[in-house]
Parts: sequence; structure tokens; C-alpha cells
Amino acid sequence: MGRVIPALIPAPRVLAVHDGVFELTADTALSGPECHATRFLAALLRRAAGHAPPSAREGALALTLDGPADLGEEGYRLDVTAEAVRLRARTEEGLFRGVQTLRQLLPAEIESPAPLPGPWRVPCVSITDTPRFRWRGVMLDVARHFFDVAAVKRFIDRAVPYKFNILHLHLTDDQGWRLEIPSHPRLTEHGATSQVGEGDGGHFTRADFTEIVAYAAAHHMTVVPEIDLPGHTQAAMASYPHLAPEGVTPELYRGIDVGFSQLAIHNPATYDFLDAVFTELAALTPGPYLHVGGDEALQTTAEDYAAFMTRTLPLAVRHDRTVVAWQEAAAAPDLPEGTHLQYWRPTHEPVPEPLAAAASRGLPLIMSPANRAYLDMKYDDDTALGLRWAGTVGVRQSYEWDPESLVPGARVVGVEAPLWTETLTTPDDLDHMLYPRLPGLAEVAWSPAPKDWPSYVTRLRAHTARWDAAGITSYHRSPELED
Ligand code: TNX
Repeated sequence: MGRVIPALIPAPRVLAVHDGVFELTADTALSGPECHATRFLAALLRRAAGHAPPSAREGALALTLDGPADLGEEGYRLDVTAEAVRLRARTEEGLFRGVQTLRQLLPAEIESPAPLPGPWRVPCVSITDTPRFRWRGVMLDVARHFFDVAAVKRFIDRAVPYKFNILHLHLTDDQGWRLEIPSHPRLTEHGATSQVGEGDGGHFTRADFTEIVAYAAAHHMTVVPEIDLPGHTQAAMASYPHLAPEGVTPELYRGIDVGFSQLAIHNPATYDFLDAVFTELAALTPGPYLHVGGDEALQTTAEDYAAFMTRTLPLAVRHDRTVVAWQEAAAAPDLPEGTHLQYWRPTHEPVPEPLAAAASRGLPLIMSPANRAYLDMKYDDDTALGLRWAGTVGVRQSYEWDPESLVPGARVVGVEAPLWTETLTTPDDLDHMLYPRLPGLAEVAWSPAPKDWPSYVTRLRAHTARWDAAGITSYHRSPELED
């Protein structure tokens, strides 16, 4: 058998392929620390191969926490010989990322939700892998259309094989408030009953949200909850009209315009409200980040925007959290140390001066340029779903870019792929926009630059068999993947 280069996405830092294969049988024992990575691998094999691997003190499949220091937090080393599969890391997180690589070395049928006969062969390889960026995010907008716990778990499942580690949830917008806040029950009793177009909306109870956080954590993903402020707040104000500027009585909103709403900036009650919201949100969120939005506050004067942020950001920071905000927040004075700014404007626009200044002060940037990373943009003119304000975004275009070349001198900590849901109503709609673009964004976030499209598209083509095996039916059949 000739050596086939395995179709790994994201590409590992160092990969050597050797002759031979390891064959996994019902007798292949698994050893590893009691952790998510070991459990995930056992569950994967049980599901697709039909038998849980027997455990042993030292299995032929061996996961150990004795990786060399240069692997860092998320790195791993994977050595497959005809006799054994050895996965080593420094951390449980590193083992988990390595398990995703082993998963991709197994045949596509390993993705099957029901048992298949195999054979389960893994090519002999030596891999040493570490991520390029520490922030590798996906975002789901549950405000424009509500997606329930099951749909969010499925969204997490889609991101896991590609080594994403951040789940940003856009929890509030004009069209709905999606998280129960016990001190302000009308936010969900009223403010969650709408969404874009038809439908009753919906929301997460605190137990729902906790279930999502736990599911994400079991897959080594950190939840970053966003409360979008001071614009995108119609649902909050429709629930509590005293939060609206004087003389305005907001109604629930089912359209898709942006930039028309803003909280009352000079009313102290606004900050009592936000204090209560952040206190509840921080209590539910074990991760270190709170996202405060800050985008498209088009009704808010520059002066008011600054005043608002100056009062609001300390309310998040006092829970010992790092603030994340969309790029517009660069214009706010006194941004707390370590504030992460999320770049979202298209790459062909000039970098706004306040953002360039914040970047030169060393504030960390997360790159989500809309004409590359926005998963809600149409692929091409024939795509039925999605928007096109940033142009169409094909598979190659979303892959072939360098996050570090957009803002000269910036400290780029990662990449995030947002999925806005103005036009998306079902989990299959989400899959259609995710695949086949999501793997490429994962590679931008994880693998060393530069990018080589011909090599990438060959690997990507092989992944369609995995989606087929997993029963993902609605992925976009892109002509860009044809031979
Ligand atoms: C811009 S990106 C928005 C969202 C929309 C999205 C649609 C950003 C920070 N704001 O409110 O949903 O475009 O593509």
C-alpha cells in the first residue's frame, strides 16, 4: 500500500507519514487519565465500532500527560506505529485536541452514529502539533432566531473536530432577549417571545444555559456570553420601557434592520439594570470573558457612547472578567486592561483610526473580518440563505487570508467565525452555512501560515465523506470542491 497523506484539518505543525497501519480491533485496549479526552475517544469507538475499548493499565491506545514542555497548553504529540497509538500532551486539553486528530486518521465511517464493521485502520504517523492562536472561536446568534439547547449542542459538535475552543453566544439583540435573568423576569416573559419574521422565539433558562456551559466544557470549549449594548437592545427596552430614552415606548421587533435602538445613556436606572444582568451572567459563566457588544450603536453620539462604556465596563470587570467587545469599542476611553476587541469590518475597508490606536497600545484583537469569517454571508449568487452586505464569501475566500496582516503591529490572539441568523431558522440551515467553510477557518486559526489552497482543497474534499457518514445532509455542495 502506498503512503497516502492523511486529510487532516487543521493541518498539524509537523506531520511525518510512515509505512504501515495500526489496526484497531475489539481487543484493542485503551489507557488514559480519567478525563474528557479519554471518555470522548472511548465513546467515539463505542458508537461507530460498536464496542467500548477494554481498559488496561497500558493499552495499545495510550493517552498520557507526560508531553514535553514545548507542547504548551493545547499541543500534543501523536505517534502511530503498527503496534500502538501513543498520544501525549501536557494537559487534558492537549489530549482532547490530539484525540480529534486521531479521529480524522480513522476512516470516515468513524463518524457514523450507528455501528459499522470497519476495518478501523490508522496510518502510521508521527505528529507534533500546537495551535497558532489561542482564541479559535465560533459564534452563534440565538437572538435573531432562537436555537434551543439541542441545536446549540449540535453546533458544538460541528466545531469540535476542527479544534475550536471558544463558543461565543450572541444572547441578546433587537429581536429577542434569550437568557433568563431572575431579577428581571419580563426580559424573557416578554422580550423572548419574538424573533425575525414568524415564530415564538424562545429563551434559555438558567439550567439550560448551565447545561450548554457544561457540554462546551466537556469538549474543552469556553462559553463567551454576549449582551449587546448599548444598541441592539429593543427587546430589553420593550420588556422594561424605563430603559429606553425619554419619550420612546419600544415595541417588540421582528425585522432585520440594525442600528435603530439604544438604551437611555444618562438614566442611572440603566446601570442598575446592567449591574444586575452582569452579576447574574457572571454567576452562570465559569469562563473568564464577558462580551458587551458595542457594535452599530448608530443612534448614539460619540460622546454618549464613551460615557456609556465608561459606566458599563467596570460593571463587567468587577466580576473579575476580561471584557470582549466589537471593534467600535476601541473608541471608548479607558478600556480596561486586556480588553479584547473583535474586528468585524471587511478587509478591504481602511482600519479605523481608534482601532489602529488601540492595537498599537497592545490591546488583543480577535479577527472576524466579514468578507472572510462571516458564516452568514452567501457563498455565491445562487445561495438561497444568508446575507450579502459584505459580498459573497466562497470557500476559498474564507480560507485564504492572514489574520496578522490586517492591522499592522497588532497583537492578534485569534480568529472567530460568527454565524448570524437573520435568515437561518433550522439546525440544517446552520449546517448549510458552516460546511464547507468552517474547516478552513479552523485551519486559519490553528495551523501555521502560509495557506496553500490546492493542498487544502484536496483534504477538504475528503472531509465530505465524514459529513456524509455523520448524517450531515445539508452542507453546501460547493463547485469549488470539484476536481
Ligand atoms: C453586522 S457584525 C452585525 C450584526 C448582523 C450582521 C449580519 C456586527 C458586530 N453586527 O448585527 O447580524 O452584520 O451579517
